[in-house]
Amino acid sequence: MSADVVVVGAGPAGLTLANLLQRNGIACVVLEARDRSYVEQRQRAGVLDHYGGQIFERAGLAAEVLAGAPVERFLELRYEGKPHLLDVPALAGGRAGWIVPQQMLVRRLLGTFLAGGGDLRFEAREVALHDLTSAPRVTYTDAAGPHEIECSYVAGCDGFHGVSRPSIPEDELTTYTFDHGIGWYTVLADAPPPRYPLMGIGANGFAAQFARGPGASRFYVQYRPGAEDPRAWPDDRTWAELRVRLGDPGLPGGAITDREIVEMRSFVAEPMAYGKLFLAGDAAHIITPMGAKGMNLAIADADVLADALTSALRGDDAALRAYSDVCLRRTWDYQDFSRWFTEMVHDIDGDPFRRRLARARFDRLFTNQAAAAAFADMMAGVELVS
Ligand code: RFL
Repeated sequence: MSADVVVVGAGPAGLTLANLLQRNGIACVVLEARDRSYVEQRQRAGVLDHYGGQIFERAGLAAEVLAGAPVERFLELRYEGKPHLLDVPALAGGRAGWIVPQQMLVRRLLGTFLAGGGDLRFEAREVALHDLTSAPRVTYTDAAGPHEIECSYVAGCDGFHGVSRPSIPEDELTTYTFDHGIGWYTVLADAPPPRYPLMGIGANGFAAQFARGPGASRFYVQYRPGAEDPRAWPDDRTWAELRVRLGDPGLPGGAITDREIVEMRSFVAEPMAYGKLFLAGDAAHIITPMGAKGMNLAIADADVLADALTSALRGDDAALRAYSDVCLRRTWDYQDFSRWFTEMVHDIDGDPFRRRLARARFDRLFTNQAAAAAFADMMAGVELVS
């Protein structure tokens, strides 16, 4: 069989791309390694930034994607227990993000694509990409046996551990990896959510609390990777750390239903293209969760790629040739923002000089209008100006 575009991966990048291509009348097939319920239940990001929301609005998908989603308002930063509120949308000139849990976004995009007659194949195993510099083919296997799809272009939207990036010869890619030396212990707990997204900063280390529904919160506690595994902490220790770091001695405990660790790493592969293969989202770059940009970058890549593929299939491939450069600009901008934010809120190795620098950053946010506006601008998401 054949298709204009084969999209590998049904995460935020692949599903955004598939929906935008569908709206443009481009025939695509989406291949997803996992089953539908796994994809629809995978919990990760929680915020769609203003720019990401605009992408869906422009595409006429806002009703499907954003229905009922609350807009973001204040961010509470507690420095050694003392609360400071940032009205991020007001500082960004009214550009608010939306609280859209990733699994909800994925569920909605998936439903919309299928309702529009989209071709999405779950449990596609052994996906392999062939002849990427000439006439691409994608092969895979499912319960019915092996399959082959001929196509004009392949979109590699299969995340950091997917098959697309490794299909590019190593000497064609430059990769950048950065280990921030910070670990997060994250727990999901039956505990009342905070009034606003909450981050605790101080000499005891970073902690955060975000709402996950009416009776649940996700908590984050900074730890030192290699030195210990906080998943072994008794729950009392976890709650004690959270109470101190969030400056909330009365923080009620609750049943902990999930425990994970996340090591803060950044990665970028350049270019985001090879022959007729184009990488989007985590397949090309990963970013620390500070600033909440991973999912939003995936959506922004998909938006640029959808327009570029549509133009190329209609005979003009200028935007496709520029695709990688355009997306890398935003990627590095966000990497810088995320690193800046990470350094402001974490106590890194107890180093007194870094602690004072972090304090200076924090104070500037609350005393300098231009600095606060620049922060909010990045939180809202940036339109690239050439
Ligand atoms: P995804 O979401 O990883 O989706 C890739 C899809 O490809 C499938 N796949 C394959 N399919 C076919 N063949 C193969 N060989 C395949 N290999 C993989 C996978 O099953 C999957 O369905 O990548 P995508 O679409 O690029 O989206 C990226 C985002 O998921 C990611 O950036 C964010 O989740 C990052 N992230 C956050 N981003 C934010 O914007 N805000 C946040 O608050 C935020 N919190 C987080 C996060 C990531 C986390 N993880 C990964 C540790 C919190 C966590 C804990």
